[in-house]
Amino acid sequence: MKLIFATANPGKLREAREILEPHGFEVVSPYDLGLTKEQVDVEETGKTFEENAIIKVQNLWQLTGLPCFADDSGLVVDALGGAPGIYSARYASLDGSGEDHNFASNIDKLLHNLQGVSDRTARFVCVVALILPEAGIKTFRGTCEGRIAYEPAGCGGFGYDPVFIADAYPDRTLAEVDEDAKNAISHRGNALAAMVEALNH
Ligand code: ITT
Repeated sequence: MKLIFATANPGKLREAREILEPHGFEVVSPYDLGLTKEQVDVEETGKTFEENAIIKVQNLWQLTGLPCFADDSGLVVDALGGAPGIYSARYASLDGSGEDHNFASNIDKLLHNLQGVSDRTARFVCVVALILPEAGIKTFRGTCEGRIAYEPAGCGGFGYDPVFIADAYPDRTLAEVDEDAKNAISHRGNALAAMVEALNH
């Protein structure tokens, strides 16, 4: 079965393919259908991961009418009151210290805001929203518990992976584990596993 993934983030696309293809799902990028970044990159005006995932998937559904899903995800840091949360991709751009989706500026801001803070507990959250013709919208939530490192390490993954130490791999950052190992325990891996379960029933 083909599923269109409403994302402009190549890291998410790569991970979703690795997670879903072994289960027999072909993950298609909207760009492969000839859609443009302007069409795909809809404004995320929601106040929750769920709302934003639904905004993204409904936009793609209106454009294609094909089975599709979207992912809204981010990093929730306890000592920062849950920030950057749904603003994870835009964290540094909120105060002009970097551009949208600039992973290095986002990490710099995060480490700066946690200077001198010993409570480093955090989690990644991912909400996947799925639309199948005549089946409405379903959402699936996955989390990955961990803590924020004191400095970046590793070059795998994307986003905040170089400063996130998952509880499942306590001696290295997620950017230092291989992709299969990340997908086996990640927020996205968990949310997509729940989606697979629903699709198979
Ligand atoms: P799309 O909306 O086009 O899918 P996006 O990157 O804008 O791409 P989000 O609005 O959901 O997606 O923001 C997710 C951000 O959260 C992402 O840019 C990273 O900064 C962070 N993030 C999410 N999952 C992550 C992961 O697995 N590893 C590291 N950082 C992650």
